[in-house]
Amino acid sequence: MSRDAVKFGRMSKKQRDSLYAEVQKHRLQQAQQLQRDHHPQNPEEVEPLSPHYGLTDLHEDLEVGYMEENSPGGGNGPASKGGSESGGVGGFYLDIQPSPDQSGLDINGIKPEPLCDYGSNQGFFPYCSFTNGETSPTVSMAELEHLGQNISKSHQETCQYLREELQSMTWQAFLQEEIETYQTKPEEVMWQLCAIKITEAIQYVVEFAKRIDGFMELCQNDQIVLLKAGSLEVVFIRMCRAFDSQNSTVYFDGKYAGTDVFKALGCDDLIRLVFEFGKSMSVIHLSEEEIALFSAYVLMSADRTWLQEKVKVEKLQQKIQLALQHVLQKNGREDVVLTKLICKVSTLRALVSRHTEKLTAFKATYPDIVQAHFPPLYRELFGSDFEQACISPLCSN
Ligand code: HC3
Repeated sequence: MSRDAVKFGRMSKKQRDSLYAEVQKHRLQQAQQLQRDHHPQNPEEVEPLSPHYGLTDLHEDLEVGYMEENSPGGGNGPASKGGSESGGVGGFYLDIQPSPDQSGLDINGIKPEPLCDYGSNQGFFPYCSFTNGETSPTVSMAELEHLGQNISKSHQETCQYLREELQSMTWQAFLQEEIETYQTKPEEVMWQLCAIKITEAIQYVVEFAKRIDGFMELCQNDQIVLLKAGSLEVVFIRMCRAFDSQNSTVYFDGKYAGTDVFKALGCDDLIRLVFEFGKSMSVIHLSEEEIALFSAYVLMSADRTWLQEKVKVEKLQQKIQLALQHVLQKNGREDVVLTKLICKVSTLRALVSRHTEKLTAFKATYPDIVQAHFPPLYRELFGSDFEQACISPLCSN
């Protein structure tokens, strides 16, 4: 049974295409609405938190509210039929449909500079894998270089901000009064702002994954499991591009912010860990190619719970490992960087697990806020564990 047939019942291709177009149009309208609300000409345009919060100035800060009826299909879409909203692994907001042919365009439809041609040198390349020391299946040099360039290109097209751009803005720190504005925001408003920013970043990571050779060939369940488990880890990896290790600040909301900007969140320990991670990654001075390959390696983690085709993911991750080792060897940095990156894998898991703990505690205090005012994709990605359980008939062991 085809993926779409399962997901959309017996719809014709024409019906499915028009629904897909409708969903994409809605997403674009939502993004434009967010943009308008971020700089509201008229504060009434944004959705205030419900009156019983009694916080009069909230509407100035609050981004658009996310009510179920805002979701495509009015809450009756596929998500509510076996999707993550009802305990399945589905991803209505997690867009894993094949993106229209980008023909090299970046996520904003801009054509970046073409990459160099693929290496044509033949030759076999036996490598030891990262973890267990067993020799991985022999992979040709051309295959490794091809995969490496595909992943670098995918990263370049979906990295959200150009590295030069980010580096040119490190001098733009928040003024004291601006810092105080963030510090005096209600906890739920600051949480929502961070959730919106993180969700934006995750959408670029989703597009990155979809462009990696082999990802779209995985079954739908495994694509969703890998993205749910790994997308925030990749955001934290990408943080090293937006981290100024001299001032220990990170790009946030248009300027560079220190940990003090996030005080209102009420999770200083997590923020400290996130910043420590950002600093530890930025001092390794990874190249864009190395960031791309390490991000892909982390995304295709074959040990994620609920994977249905583990061996297939394992083979893909091993090839990415080999491509990363090849690039590090080519850059003469394998010994220095490889060990550090291996250690980062467990640190990333710990960070995401702490994020989940903090979000769970926040949801317990403000259950309505997350449900009504956080981006649906954020809710779908960080829903509780049981929602990861695969009930999809799409994959068999
Ligand atoms: C600042 C940020 C972490 C870094 C995120 C970055 C800069 C990472 C690189 C991406 O390309 C762009 C990007 C977007 C969002 C940025 C995050 C927003 C909030 C987060 C803070 C560390 C606060 C996290 C709070 C938490 C964990 C409770 O959500």
